[in-house]
Amino acid sequence: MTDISNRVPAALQASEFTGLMSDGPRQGGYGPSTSKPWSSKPYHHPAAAWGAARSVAKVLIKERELFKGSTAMLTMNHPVRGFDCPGCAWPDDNHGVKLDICENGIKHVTWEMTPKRVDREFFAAHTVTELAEWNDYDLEDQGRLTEPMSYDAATDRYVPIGWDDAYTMVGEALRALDSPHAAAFYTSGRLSNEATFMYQLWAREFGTNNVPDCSNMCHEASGRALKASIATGKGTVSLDDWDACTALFVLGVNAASNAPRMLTSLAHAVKRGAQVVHINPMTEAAATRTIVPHEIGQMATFRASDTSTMNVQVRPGGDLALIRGVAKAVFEAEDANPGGGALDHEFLARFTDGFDEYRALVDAATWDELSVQAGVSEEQIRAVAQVYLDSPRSIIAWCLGVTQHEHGVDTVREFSNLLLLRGNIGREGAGPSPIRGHSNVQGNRTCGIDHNPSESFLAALDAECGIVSPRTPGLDTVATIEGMNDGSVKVFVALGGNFVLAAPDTKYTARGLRNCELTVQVSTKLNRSHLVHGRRALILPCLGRTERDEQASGVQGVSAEDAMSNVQLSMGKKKPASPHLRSELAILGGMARATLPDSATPWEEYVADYDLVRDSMSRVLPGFEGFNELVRQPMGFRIPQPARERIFLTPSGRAEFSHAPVPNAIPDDADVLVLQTMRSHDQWNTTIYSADDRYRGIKNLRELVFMNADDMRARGLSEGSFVDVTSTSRDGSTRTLTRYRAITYDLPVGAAAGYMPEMNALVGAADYSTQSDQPLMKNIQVRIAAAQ
Ligand SMILES: Nc1nc2c(c(=O)[nH]1)N[C@H]1C(S)=C(S)[C@@H](COP(=O)(O)OP(=O)(O)OC[C@H]3O[C@@H](n4cnc5c(=O)[nH]c(N)nc54)[C@H](O)[C@@H]3O)O[C@H]1N2
Ligand SMILES: Nc1nc2c(c(=O)[nH]1)N[C@H]1C(S)=C(S)[C@@H](COP(=O)(O)OP(=O)(O)OC[C@H]3O[C@@H](n4cnc5c(=O)[nH]c(N)nc54)[C@H](O)[C@@H]3O)O[C@H]1N2
Ligand SMILES: [Mo]
Repeated sequence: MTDISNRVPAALQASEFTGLMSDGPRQGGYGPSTSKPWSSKPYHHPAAAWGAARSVAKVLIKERELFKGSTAMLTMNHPVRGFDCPGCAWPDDNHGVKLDICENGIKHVTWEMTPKRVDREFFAAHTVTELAEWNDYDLEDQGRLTEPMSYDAATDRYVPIGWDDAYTMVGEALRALDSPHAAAFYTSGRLSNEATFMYQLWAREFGTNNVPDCSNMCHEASGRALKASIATGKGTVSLDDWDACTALFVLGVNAASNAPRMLTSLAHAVKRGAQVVHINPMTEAAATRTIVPHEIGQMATFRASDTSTMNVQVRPGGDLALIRGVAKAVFEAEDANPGGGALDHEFLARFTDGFDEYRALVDAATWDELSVQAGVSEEQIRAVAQVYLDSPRSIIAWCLGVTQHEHGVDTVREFSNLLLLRGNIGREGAGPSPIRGHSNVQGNRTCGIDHNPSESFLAALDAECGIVSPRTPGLDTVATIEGMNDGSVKVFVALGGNFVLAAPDTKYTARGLRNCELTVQVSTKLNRSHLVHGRRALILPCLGRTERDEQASGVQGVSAEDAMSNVQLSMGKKKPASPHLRSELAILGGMARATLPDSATPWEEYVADYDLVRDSMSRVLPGFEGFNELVRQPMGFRIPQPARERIFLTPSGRAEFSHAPVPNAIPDDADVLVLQTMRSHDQWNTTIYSADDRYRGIKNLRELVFMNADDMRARGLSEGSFVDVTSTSRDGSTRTLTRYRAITYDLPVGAAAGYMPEMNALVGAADYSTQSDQPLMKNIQVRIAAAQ
């Protein structure tokens, strides 16, 4: 077994500055420091409820924003005047819920509206080496960035730089590269559609498809699977379908924390008599009861609604086996009563391809094999199948518990297979429904953030913009990290996000960023990625989504696409955090012009009037014809999807069954546990609000690993014991986090769980899915033992 020391040069490990906190007692710990004792108690209350209200009040008071915060909430997600909640991609209710907000959305918005500021005095007072030792909570807690800053190596400080000089630095660095492919342009999924379009246009006009994004770590698997099976990278259902379905299967989502407005739909479904089946190694809060977030009456009377009719604790990575078992039971029902309705023969014959081979594959799988791999008894799989067979209209929804595995693509395709059997695609109340993460991650892909774009997109872009886009596929997130490390990527630009902490193999990613000639971060708040910087570095502060964006032609709005393909306009109202902030589009226009001085693209005009960007987009993107008018309708518009109308634009012209073998989800070595990294209730990706995880009953602790009681006993561990967690990567290297606390949790034997981003230190650079290229963030092979 090799140690990580073999991958990271000795100098970097020993003394070279990385920008990461030096390993110490809080190794890997990025949350707030707390001297309060930790505790772990099972949570027995419904999700949302008063705990949520209390938690919101705490955040608002802490940020001293109670009044302004509350007024902003009233315009959040408002159909005409509001701004789009940056919290998650769950769609807005279009049936008159005007105040469709949730605890975590409020926390997220308040986080942006803090009155605290990081100004030039702050940077003058602290060297980067000093800031690197601050924890990440403290970095972000300094407040909003106020003016552009440039790294000065002589003083080891960020110093002010004018906007034009900053643009010139970016332009010169890019033009000095031997090849445009030596630059990478990262996006975090909150960038608006308009900014996205300008960003990818800049990259492509410059000459590269290197546009890695957070989606490469998030729903890449879903996009690839759905594209192959039904020729759309997105779900086909709308919120109306959620309201009309008779069964909902929810896999690998912690809805109460990560898509809280989904609780409303779950509660309404159960109330209507629909079946709601949660499939997850952990029984999360949304799989029990909730107080419907906007039903204040429920709050007052403590009346909770059920959000589940069945919970199935699957083995990590066992979802494909489980769903195949459901398909097997469907075939058995058909055989017992041929033509009795178990299968939709007419749909299968007219619209699908590859059915016979799929049937043969399912027949060949034994119940024993499926049950062992799923970690669920045959009886329980049959119970899930009965729900599916009894349901005229079914939806399958999923998130990271499915995608961040080696077999994520095969698993999502298996969902599609199961839906096809009963014609559950392209009609009311039925279909696939991936739960997206960032508020505009889906729109980013629609508008051109794709390192492997289609020829039809590039051809339309070239025709509209008069450029010749490169045809070589670009780098995704994993390949960009590799490129920065081997020296082939020299300039790294990030529009939002916190790359070094979000990406796998924290030290390796840090080394890559440190290796760059120039790193450029367009951000709202100080974060770790500003400290783990290249030889030259820029921090360019931008307006947040809540803020008023005024350009030469007047106040501007931008649009975002939710998880169900609705595109809406978002208008910020608040006074910007600083007069020096610029909008993301303005910053992009400035950098693009400095890079491409002779460009015929009207960068300045685009920035002056976003309608002109939308006009260009309307001629490039299918379904965006008349974009400016459509987006100004009260609820915006839904992007048309052929698959929703049962038009499957695959090469065969039909929906494709897939034929993947059942993967082995069980580690060869009995001592190895499968560790998943997930979010606590009190964090937004790399932003940690507190060290609590309310629905899992945890207080004041993030450096923990949840384990089954038997696995703890077998290792001689008791509640709260200090443990060392050691992962073994595919390349044989090992990584260890020390002195984490073992906490008993109701998880399957062999499964463990802890928090991202701390545990990214355990995900090796070589550990990504060969199907999706997604890092295996839910499937880390670890050994856990009492701390040395
Ligand atoms: N408040 C808040 N909201 C957010 C975010 C946030 O950080 N905070 N992040 C946003 C983003 S970018 C995203 S992508 C989403 C993420 O939303 P989630 O996917 O809910 O995110 P995780 O916290 O990673 O939780 C993963 C879930 O999958 C389950 N799981 C793990 N392994 C398996 C498995 O093998 N099979 C099954 N069936 N389940 C499994 C876990 O137990 C857990 O419930 O949320 C978005 N919304
Ligand atoms: N181990 C592990 N790692 C994971 C995951 C996991 O489940 N496990 N999940 C992965 C997933 S699903 C995702 S999506 C990625 C997330 O990866 P990222 O999107 O890169 O990370 P975030 O933490 O969402 O980014 C937060 C930063 O965005 C900036 N920001 C906030 N608002 C704005 C804005 O309006 N404009 C701009 N320009 N910047 C803004 C702020 O500076 C803030 O610090 O992480 C991935 N990493
Ligand atoms: Mo995500």
